[in-house]
Amino acid sequence: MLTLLVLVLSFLAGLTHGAPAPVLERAVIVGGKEAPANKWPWQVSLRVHREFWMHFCGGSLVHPQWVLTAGHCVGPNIVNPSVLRVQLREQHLYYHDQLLPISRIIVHPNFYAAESGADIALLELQEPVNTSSHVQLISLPPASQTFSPGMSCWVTGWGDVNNGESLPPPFPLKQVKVPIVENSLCDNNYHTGLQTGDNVHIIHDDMMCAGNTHKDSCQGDSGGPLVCRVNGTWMQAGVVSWGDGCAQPNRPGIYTRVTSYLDWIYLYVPKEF
Ligand code: 4AZ
Repeated sequence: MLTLLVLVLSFLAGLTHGAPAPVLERAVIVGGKEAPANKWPWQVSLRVHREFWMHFCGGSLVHPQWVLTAGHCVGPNIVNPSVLRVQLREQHLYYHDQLLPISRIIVHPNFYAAESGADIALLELQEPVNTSSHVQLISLPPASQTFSPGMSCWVTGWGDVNNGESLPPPFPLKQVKVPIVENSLCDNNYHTGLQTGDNVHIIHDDMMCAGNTHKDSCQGDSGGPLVCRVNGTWMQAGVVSWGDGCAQPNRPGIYTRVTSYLDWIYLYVPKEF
């Protein structure tokens, strides 16, 4: 009976995934450790007002006036930009808040639910920000860039430290190095234990996978960046999107593949600045 209840509840949770309730989306990093103070200067925290300006998703600064995040953080039903704020790189959430207002929320037109793909969105800040030692932009990859197993890729965020276990105070930004899992292998992994036909793809071409049973992103990390170092330059390969739990066997974390959406991003984000 309890098992049935759990099944029903997790089914309902699955149904509400990607629903217009960003506040219910919390994910954090599993494994890994606290980020050094000078690292990941493009990481941002998205906030919504509850009793306080609460973190609900991550994001990344891709231009002085633009934040890249996940579609399911701010869509598919768009809220008024006035109800959200952006906090730039902060070592401990809430301790030195300087919240920035946003002027526009742009969710990819094909976004409907994380599991269906196009889980990507842009937020325009009301004013461009000044970059500094701890606030910097993350480079977008060239369209031809591939991210393969063996590359040095990291995911960062203030999300859960395990399934259903939120990051404890003082809420340090966390980082974990995650192994890239090639799409067809990841798709095979996700079919294990499911009756989904082998010919039905769970992992779409506009997604990528990373992580293992010790290292993963989790609830609250959503919208945050998966970055890889390519010839000495950090590039954003993915956006934290979804997964079946966190750090579970045969269930790598799933990310929106940034190279699939470069043309859409550049419709809004100026290339030269
Ligand atoms: C979530 O629910 C979520 N393990 C984010 C990332 C992952 C799973 C779930 C990846 O926001």
